[in-house]
Amino acid sequence: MSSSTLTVTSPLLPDLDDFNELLQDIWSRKWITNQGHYHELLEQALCEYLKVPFLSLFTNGTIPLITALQALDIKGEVITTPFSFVATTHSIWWNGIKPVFVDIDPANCGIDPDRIEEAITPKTTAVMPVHCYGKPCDTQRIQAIADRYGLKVIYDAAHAFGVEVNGKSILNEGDLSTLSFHATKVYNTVEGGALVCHSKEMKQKIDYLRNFGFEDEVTVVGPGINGKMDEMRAAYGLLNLRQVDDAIETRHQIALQYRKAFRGVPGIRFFDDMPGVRHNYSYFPIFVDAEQYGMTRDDLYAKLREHQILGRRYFYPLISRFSPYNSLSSASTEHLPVATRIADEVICLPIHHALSQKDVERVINVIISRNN
Ligand code: T4K
Repeated sequence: MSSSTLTVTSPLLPDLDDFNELLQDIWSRKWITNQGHYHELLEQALCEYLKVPFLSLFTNGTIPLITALQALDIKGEVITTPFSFVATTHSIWWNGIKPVFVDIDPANCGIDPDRIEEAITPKTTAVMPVHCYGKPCDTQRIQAIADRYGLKVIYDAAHAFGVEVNGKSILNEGDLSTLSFHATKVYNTVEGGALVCHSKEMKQKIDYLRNFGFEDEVTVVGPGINGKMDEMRAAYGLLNLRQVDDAIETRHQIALQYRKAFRGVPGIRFFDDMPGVRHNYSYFPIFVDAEQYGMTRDDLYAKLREHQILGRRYFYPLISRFSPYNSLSSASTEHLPVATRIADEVICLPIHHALSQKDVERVINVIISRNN
């Protein structure tokens, strides 16, 4: 058995010769950032691949969240999920807006639509759900509530690259959707991200905000930020786009193997595919019921580490437990029973394009052999 360390994910890297070739070209153009040649090519290519009308590239997946709230002029309170990466709520806080946490639906680990209405107050202006692990939220019900109360919807789709429902991109739902292209994601540009919108006018506004708010040399239209992606990362992203379908298919095969091995193991739950959904298998979370499994999640986590398998407890602790947020009334554990339980049960297992058959078997063996 191999004893190499297994991480939850591993970056998808472009062929180095191909990358060198594009670097030569960038050098010869002498234009290395600020909406350069490769930046424009990548925006077009991603619009086509993701089946979205307008997309603006960003330097990471956090700045588009902050910018989305600015672009829609969101104020007051925003309803969101505590079960996400901390950047989701930080983006709300950075805009001086109060986050209001709502519990999640165990079926997809996204915000529970049944809990949204009771959290709406006269100050609520938007909802920020997350397609957690790339599992689509119940976008129809969320939109119906938003329409009824006149709220905007910004999806944090950091995990949802390429996810489609009945052949349509999940990224077209709501008012805006954000993506992360961080190294640990299914598709990466090293660091990077994007903001997807529905109109040319909104893209223009987002592009101004991404570039300090400059409309032209002498006009600033708003309190913009520097969120620009440079030419090196755009070129890298163009190359990675060529291999992302293969990477997703490899992840799919690993997910099938995990499911086959864990089905019937008492106390281990996992997600099956949802009907009509093109999944991207960005994460493979399992949920450990300590009583039935005979071991707590944390003991299993430690046992995996003893075998050099570095699972991750995404998302534990809940965002609502972190110090900037834990004094909010919506952050109390009693208010968030499902999220609290799931945060105590979850471990994301290694899943990526470079995982060998032996590695997958190694992970499976540790989990199914509870007692050694
Ligand atoms: N919204 C959501 C829902 C998100 O999940 C995220 C980010 C964001 C917004 C914000 O997007 P960004 O601004 O980050 O683009 C990681 C990522 O840094 C973060 O992007 C991601 N979500 C989050 C879920 O995971 P860490 O602190 O767990 O990463 P780290 O460095 O521990 O890496 C995880 C594993 O990946 C390691 O065990 C080893 C492997 N790895 C990592 C890197 C960086 C590699 O093999 N090579 C590498 O280069 O946050």
